[in-house]
Amino acid sequence: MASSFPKGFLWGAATAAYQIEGAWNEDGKGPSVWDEFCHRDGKVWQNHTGDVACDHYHLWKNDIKLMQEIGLKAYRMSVSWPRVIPLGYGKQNPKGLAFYDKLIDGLLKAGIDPWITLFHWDMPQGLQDKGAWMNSDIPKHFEDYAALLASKLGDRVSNWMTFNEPQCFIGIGYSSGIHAPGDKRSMRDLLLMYFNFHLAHGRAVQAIRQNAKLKANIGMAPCTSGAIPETESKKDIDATKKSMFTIGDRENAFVNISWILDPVLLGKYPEEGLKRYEGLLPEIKDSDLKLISQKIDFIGCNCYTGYKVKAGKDGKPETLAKPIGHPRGHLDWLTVDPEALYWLTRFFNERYPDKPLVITENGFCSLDWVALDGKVHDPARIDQMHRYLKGLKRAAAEGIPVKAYFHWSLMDNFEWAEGYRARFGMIHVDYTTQKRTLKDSAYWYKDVIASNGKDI
Ligand code: GCO
Repeated sequence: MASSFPKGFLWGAATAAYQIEGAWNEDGKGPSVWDEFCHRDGKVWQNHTGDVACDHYHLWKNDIKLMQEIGLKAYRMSVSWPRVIPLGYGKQNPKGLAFYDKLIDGLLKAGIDPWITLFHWDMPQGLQDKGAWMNSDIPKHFEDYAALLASKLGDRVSNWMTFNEPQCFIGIGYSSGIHAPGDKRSMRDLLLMYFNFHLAHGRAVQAIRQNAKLKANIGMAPCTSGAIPETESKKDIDATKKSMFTIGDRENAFVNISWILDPVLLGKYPEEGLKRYEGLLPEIKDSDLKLISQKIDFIGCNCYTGYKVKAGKDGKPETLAKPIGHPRGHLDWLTVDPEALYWLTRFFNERYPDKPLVITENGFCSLDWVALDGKVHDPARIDQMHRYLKGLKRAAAEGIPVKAYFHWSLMDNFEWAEGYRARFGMIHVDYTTQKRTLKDSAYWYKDVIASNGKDI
């Protein structure tokens, strides 16, 4: 008899404000760094922008109906900071707040639990003009933003994530020029930005707890690729775990997951990193670490890919190259490595014991279209989901505290520098007509949810 996922396991799907809402300058919304970046020639594939995106700002009621059709129990969304506080500080935008107010009410009425990400990359341009993460005032501005949302929505929302993928919005946004705002800064600057992000996280956790009426379940959604041992021998597993959390190159802007999570969950930066970054770090006081390591209730993680590791000489981790023709999605980075979620959750649970784990993103991108039969056939996405969920189910069966899975994404949307080139949705979006069509994967996921993954 096939076993299901644990009772109460939460099945959801995820999106982000800038990627689906559109209405980039409507009803008092201020510009974000992504609005500015997209409006600069040549920054985004074919100069695509999020000006309209999936027009979710106007189509949200219909989109909730589609979530109900899939049978989602939860929906991970983000709030656009400049939509509710146009400059990022000071004056609030009542129309922006009203949008999220009615969206949350609509979700709850549909029996769908809203999970809110406070920051999914749309830094208000007003704060970018003041240095953004370089500015020591940014934690306070973020705290005010968190307090506002918690006070306005915290009587109906209990699940919060402070940040989505700091390694991207800092490590890509301020080093490579590929993501907004397209700055190219030194590692010293990046480490200061990561420090200010950590302080902002700690302040936001406090602000949510102080201002939300409902008991808050708070986490964060960093990202990482999952290290997978070549064999399940002790030496390969030990080497792989080491690889998963090692700091790596001193100048690598995309810092390791341990640099993001250790201060939050263990109250200290990894020793290896303090040594590796010696001379580049800002002053970090004990009181800072106390703020940063405010208790959080779950660890979120966005994980799409994995990489194989074996124990080399003296047990040193050796990363194995992927074989030619290894399965991948439409974007080169998106390889299919099904065991990633099992090993990620196992290694996280060993490093950060007994903290509930939530897969805040996992998904696949393919070139889908509406077929002659009017359906959207996406067998590769179904197979990818099935394989990754088998790994997650193994983890749950072994007692690892996996609590939820949010598929990226509910619908096709704006994929940052790639524009609309890659389709990640379980719902196909015709960007000309804004017509939505549930893909085969949406119906497959509906059955998974209804059976709590019994046939995975
Ligand atoms: C990320 C972001 C999402 C992406 C998705 C596919 O993880 O990069 O959270 O906004 O669209 O992951 O790349």
